[in-house]
Amino acid sequence: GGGGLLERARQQGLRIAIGNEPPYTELAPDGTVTGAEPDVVRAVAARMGIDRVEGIVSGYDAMIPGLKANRWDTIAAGLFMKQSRCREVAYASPVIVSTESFGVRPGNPENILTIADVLERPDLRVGVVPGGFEQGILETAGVGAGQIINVTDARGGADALNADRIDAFLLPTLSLRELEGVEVTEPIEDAPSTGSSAAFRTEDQDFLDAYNEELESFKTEPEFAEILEKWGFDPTVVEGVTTEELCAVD
Ligand code: 6CS
Repeated sequence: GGGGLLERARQQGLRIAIGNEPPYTELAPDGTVTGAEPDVVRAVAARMGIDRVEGIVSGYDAMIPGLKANRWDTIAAGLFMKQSRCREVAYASPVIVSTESFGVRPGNPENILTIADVLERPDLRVGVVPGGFEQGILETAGVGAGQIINVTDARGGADALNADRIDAFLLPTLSLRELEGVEVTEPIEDAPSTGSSAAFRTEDQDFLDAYNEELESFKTEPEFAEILEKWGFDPTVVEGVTTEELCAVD
């Protein structure tokens, strides 16, 4: 931490936590970190004179503790902004705004389309990744703890669905679309807005200010839109969206 991050990152590279959940983040077989958020971080970091970005895979529940423990320098995993997270870390200007969906068995036999559906039917079991934004959505809506089932990761959620251990898997729409054998519902209308960007330790404010300056200008360049589109994201939906408004999500 402290004021030395820029110098250290220029010399040793920037260490980023990722979830290995495409299209947000992906670790290539050769160890290269990629996906929409890391690709944006790499481009912005290069403009700051940082030539190397190293990805470390983490569960969503361990990303903020690991950042605070200095195991990585930033989180670039599509860690969606919300009040509790914004109290603990300092987010850069939004890069991604996305939606949530349910992954269901073919034909959506239980007809699960909204958070209200889950709330009204206590028999339904919904899979979430530990400590993820989706767990928060269900808890905030008042869904009972017994209905919320932890799965290991995106692949684990697909397995749980196929094995009938859960009735639906709540995850970002585009992450679900990567999973074979999973039917994906339309974006959930009664789920809160989701948006993300790189998250830093609060004491690395100088680094964040420099990062934000480069990011804001990068967002106006065609290369920014190209990166988002390459991974299936719509680059126009983040226009005008602020960290402040996304951080107000409960
Ligand atoms: O912000 C989160 O916690 C969620 N973000 C992504 C991209 N996937 C799952 C995770 O729960």
